[in-house]
Amino acid sequence: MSPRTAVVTGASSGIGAATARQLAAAGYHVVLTARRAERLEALAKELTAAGHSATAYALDVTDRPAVDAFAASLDSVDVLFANAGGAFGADPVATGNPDDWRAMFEVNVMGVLNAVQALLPKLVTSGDGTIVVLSSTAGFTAYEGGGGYVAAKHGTHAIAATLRLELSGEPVRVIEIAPGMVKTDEFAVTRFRGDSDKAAAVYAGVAEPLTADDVADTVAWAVTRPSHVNIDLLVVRPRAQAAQHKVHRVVEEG
Ligand code: 8X3
Repeated sequence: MSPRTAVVTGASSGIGAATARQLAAAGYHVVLTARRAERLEALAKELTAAGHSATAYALDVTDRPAVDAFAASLDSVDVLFANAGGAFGADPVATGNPDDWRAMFEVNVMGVLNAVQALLPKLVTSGDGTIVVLSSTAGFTAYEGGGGYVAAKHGTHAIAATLRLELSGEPVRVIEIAPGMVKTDEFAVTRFRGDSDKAAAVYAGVAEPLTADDVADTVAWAVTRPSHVNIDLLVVRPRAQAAQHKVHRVVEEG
């Protein structure tokens, strides 16, 4: 029997790459997609060398014709991990740059929509499909400076919640994973436009923010439950973050 196929968007780094590794280890043929082809190729090589099955496909999820062409290139799809997303800027609503808001809406909302719409026929045909949407606690709780990211992730959540209702009766589960504070190589650095001091301040004094692997664990766990078990929504935060604003930080003396 050929392995089941899992498509991962945003697989070039962070949660996407970590999840691709875990799904490959769980026996899936993993199709790695993101804009940065070199990183994808390197990850595909790493997974293949480890005896797993993986291919790389350079893709910008905001480019609908490209997403359609990608979908047409696949024989079958069993799992879609709609993970590509990000935050650009941390400005208040009053002064946020509309271009940043548009870019966040494009990747976090339209990017998820494009991947879902293009791959859904194949997920249905599989007879046992799974869609995992990576939202965020920002999809449920507003915070100062969250601006366009909070708005966009509320949209990401709305896609997952609506789709689950609309697919009732179809053989496709819709799972939403909503992480809180996760320390990855790029998320905060991207949000603060390369300002590594500001990015580091997000995690200052937090003993153990979540890692990409922690979130990948939850995705792989949810995907590998029996088909009739649907993990609707899973919120995952570090122990140090009891709520969006309640983060335990250990301040160094001196
Ligand atoms: C990232 C979590 O708290 O930065 O999705 O919005 S937060």
